[in-house]
Amino acid sequence: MTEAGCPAARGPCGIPAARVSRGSRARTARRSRVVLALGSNLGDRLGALQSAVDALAAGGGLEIVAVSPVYETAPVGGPSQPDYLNAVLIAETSLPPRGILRRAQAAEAALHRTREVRWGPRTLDVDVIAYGDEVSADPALTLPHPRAHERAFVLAPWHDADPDAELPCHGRVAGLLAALGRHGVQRRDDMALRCPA
Ligand code: A4P
Ligand code: MG
Repeated sequence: MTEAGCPAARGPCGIPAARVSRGSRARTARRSRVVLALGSNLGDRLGALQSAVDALAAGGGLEIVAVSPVYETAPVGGPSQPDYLNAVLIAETSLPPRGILRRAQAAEAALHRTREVRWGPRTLDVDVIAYGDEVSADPALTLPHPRAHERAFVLAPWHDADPDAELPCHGRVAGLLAALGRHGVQRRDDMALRCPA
């Protein structure tokens, strides 16, 4: 995987160079914290998010630490489309970043995710928001996710699941969310995701 510093436009990241340039062998030997964003706006939306949680945890190498509350959110970008359900999952993993991406994409494929139009409606989207302090400009897996810092549908559930969370290159999630506001996102306390045993 290509590794890079934070883009200059985002300002200095504050991640020590030694941590950013850690090799893949060292990375697979340790456990890393990974943050995944789940979204669905077609079909059984809550069922799709639960399928994602279950599929991500199956197969070993990934242990769920926290699953956020569920949020109903207005679509951001793309064509006119139904509202989303969004949630965030936090896990410890011994899988490398590409292994996480593969598992995320397998979870999407299991729900017949199609890609007709950018930011179009989808049965399931699983995005890798952060993998430890990794910073990468690789188009196949950009870390941290390049738009997470400007999306309340990611920051609000993430903050609920981990109030002290930090987004590499951008700082505390609490501060990002306070600056952005909660327009278009509503917590649905009548819905909840189960954490696999
Ligand atoms: N890719 C690169 N970096 C990553 C990463 N960190 N995580 C590549 C996951 N994938 C990453 O992904 C397109 C390509 O990005 C893949 O080939 C992958 O290798 P995709 O899943 O086909 O499409 P996407 O997720 O729609 O792409 P993108 O650009 O990441 O979308 P966004 O920016 O996440 O926006 N509104 C609401 N309310 N709720 C939503 O969940 N989601 C989107 C998607 C737009 N509006 C939304 C929501
Ligand atoms: Mg995606």
